[in-house]
Amino acid sequence: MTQMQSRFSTTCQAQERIVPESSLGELRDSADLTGKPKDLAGRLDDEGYLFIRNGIDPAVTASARHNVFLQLANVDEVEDPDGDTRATGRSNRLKLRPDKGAFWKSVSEQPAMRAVTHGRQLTALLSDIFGEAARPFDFVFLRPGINGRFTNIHCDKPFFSRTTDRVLTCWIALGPVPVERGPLFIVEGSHQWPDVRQSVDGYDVARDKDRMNSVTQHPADLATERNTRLLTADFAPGDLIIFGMYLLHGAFDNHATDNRLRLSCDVRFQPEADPVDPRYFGDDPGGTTGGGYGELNGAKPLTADWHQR
Ligand SMILES: O=C(O)CCC(=O)C(=O)O
Repeated sequence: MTQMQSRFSTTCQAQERIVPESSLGELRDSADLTGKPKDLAGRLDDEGYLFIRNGIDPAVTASARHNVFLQLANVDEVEDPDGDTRATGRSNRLKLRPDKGAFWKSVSEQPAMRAVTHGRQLTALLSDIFGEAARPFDFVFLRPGINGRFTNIHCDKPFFSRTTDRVLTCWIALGPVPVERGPLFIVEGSHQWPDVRQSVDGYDVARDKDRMNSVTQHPADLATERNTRLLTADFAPGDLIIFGMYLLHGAFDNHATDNRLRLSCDVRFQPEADPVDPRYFGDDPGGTTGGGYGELNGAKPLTADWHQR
């Protein structure tokens, strides 16, 4: 019997289990649709996502990556910030920068990051998709990922739809994120599942604290039970994926054994004409629960006990 050939550079792993090839698929590249607003919007509607290779100029993401890793090198968390950056396993962050929210805001909102998240290229793309002028949320989620890091399956509706339903998430690879380093995956077709819609409509994570947003089932088991696939890619710097509030998604484990880091950020967009949620806009946004940048996982030192903090 011949072994099924993997589409990816190596295995995808979720919560320490290898995900079988039969549960996996490749994200479809929609780069050929850029500049065609109707086609972009149509594909997003049909498939629930738009994967765009090279959606942002890699020189712009390279500058962001350089500046983020330089700041992490200054607190002794990474080495070789310009090259094949690796986690050191150490951290001086809390000693040198005790206000962890202020530190993480300064890293996340620095000009090189804003050139990615708030640059003309991305805003123009999102405006094309909405069919009207779009604006990015000021509060952004920058995610360096060390070995062992993953994200449970969930959808974004309970976080970002308080003032408008017209919100899209954009997840961007700032450096190489091969499957070994735990990229984003999406659950194919889940944007059309009525039970997901019912379970999150009217649910606000910050107000309804007794409810659970993430799916506790293992991603591979969910894919088998629902007869679907987890779609992902070996992301290159500047590749991005855009999706709506009902699409289930998560991130595979970073199971790189060489301490190489994943670096990505995610930012939301909405039409300029729609009312904004003040939690995510302005000079000092409070974020989902009011804790500002300090409430984000990125604000925690990048050491091995990261997930317990
Ligand atoms: O990058 C991750 O690990 C999760 C990202 C995510 O959940 C999102 O972009 O909505």
